[in-house]
Amino acid sequence: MSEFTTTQTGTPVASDEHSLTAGPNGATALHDRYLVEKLAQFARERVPERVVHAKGGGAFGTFEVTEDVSAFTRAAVFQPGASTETLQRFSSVAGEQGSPDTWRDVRGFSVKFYTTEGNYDIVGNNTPVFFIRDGIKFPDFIHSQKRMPGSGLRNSDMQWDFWGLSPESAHQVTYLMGDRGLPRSWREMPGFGSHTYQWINAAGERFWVKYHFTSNQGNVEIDAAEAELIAGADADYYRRDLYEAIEAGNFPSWDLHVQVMPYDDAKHYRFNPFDLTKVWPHADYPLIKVGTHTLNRNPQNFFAEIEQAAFSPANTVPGIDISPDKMLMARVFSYPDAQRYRVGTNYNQIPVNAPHAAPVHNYSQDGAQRHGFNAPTVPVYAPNSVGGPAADAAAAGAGSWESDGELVRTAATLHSEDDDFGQAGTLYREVFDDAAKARFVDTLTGQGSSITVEDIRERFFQYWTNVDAELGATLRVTVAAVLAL
Ligand code: HDE
Repeated sequence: MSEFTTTQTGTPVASDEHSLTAGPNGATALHDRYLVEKLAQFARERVPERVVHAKGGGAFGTFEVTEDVSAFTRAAVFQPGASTETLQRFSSVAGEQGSPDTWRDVRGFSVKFYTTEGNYDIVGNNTPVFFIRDGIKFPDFIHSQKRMPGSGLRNSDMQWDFWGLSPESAHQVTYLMGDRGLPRSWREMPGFGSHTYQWINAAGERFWVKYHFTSNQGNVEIDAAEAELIAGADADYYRRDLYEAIEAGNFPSWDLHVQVMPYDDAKHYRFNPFDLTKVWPHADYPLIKVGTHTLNRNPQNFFAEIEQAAFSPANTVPGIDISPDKMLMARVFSYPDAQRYRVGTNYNQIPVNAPHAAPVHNYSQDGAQRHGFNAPTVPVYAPNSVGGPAADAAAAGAGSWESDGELVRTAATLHSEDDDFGQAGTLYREVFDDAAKARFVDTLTGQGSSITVEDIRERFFQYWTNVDAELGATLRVTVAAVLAL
């Protein structure tokens, strides 16, 4: 006989199909506790979706170090020969849970390394930069990309109003409106840590680093017409592609590289190295290979392992730390805060979020849904004189930087070549080939002609003129032609 159905407390139930009623045609009894339990549980199946990056998918994998970067970091996960279990989640930023995967967007690229020194998360995107450089603007930016309060519709005017008034967005918007905005699959796109992070080696020397994951499947994009067709035919196109590839044993992989900047270069580098709207040209800081990340195991339960997965740039390990990037510092607060609200206070005790290769010793206790606890002999406070866990600054291997300013609210000091449009112009002129430029102009023509407010449209033209004067002039003509139709 197969197993019998029980309540959640293990009592056998009498029927899977019939409620308890007063006679075959009578009222349903409120004391049918199995019916009540079943419906109550059902009503609570969803947790709030992520406010951004709601639609996604993921898989488990392995990160293998193939090179020796121990001169730059003491982190166990990046030592020669180390092999570490990982979890990766990919996502789109603006859409909701059911949104089509192939809508134009930036794609999230989050990796959790279950290291022997605790979990380390790189929570990045498929682009190396971002739309803004101060976290205080993030809720406004996201509101402008999501839905209008009244109609519940997305709206080009508010998107371009925000971008036009936020010139620091130009570099990222150039990526978004270019081919990078429409990858063919998650497997065929790169990933970036985007921010500058800090590495600390065994001697305590500090370096600034940027992470680059290059896809061994290549970077493949689709055009706007194809993306639209797929969006209608298969909203889960990316999720299906990843799942099926892994099921078939066709494991996708990425090589991880870093750019390493000596600590003292930061002050005088031509771009502010902590400005998330800027890249470090490879000619200045070449890519140094670290190892290979391979996805080789699908989740067994999408909700438990992907929906409840809690990534955070605050999850660092000894030998790796953050940098004085204002966006990164805001994120270090925001992600654990989001998880406490979305998944619950004890979200780090859920198997997918708990460390898999390191023990947890601390003095936190209780809270909703607690199930892990210390032996009753372990003290509940620190400091204590009875042998409880004690902090060890040497084991923590944390980073640092000098900071001696007054508290101010102001933009970061400009470095010699800092401006909002320069790198966007270089991307357009020097990285896009002629066909990519043509697609870009097409996309922007569609965008510009969907703006209904004249002031906002004028700022749109000015914005692209600042990126590239010829591009701005072209758009004035192409948008006018569409509007004249
Ligand atoms: Fe996020 N972001 N973000 N973001 N982000 C979230 O975290 C936030 C930013 C990114 O696969 C949220 O768990 C703030 C940059 C990815 O589960 C939230 C700021 C980059 C994911 C949040 C940023 C990202 C998120 C939503 C400005 C790339 C999906 C729920 C300071 C470098 C992670 C959650 C996953 C998710 C906040 C900016 C990437 C609300 C406040 C920059 C890939 O906490």
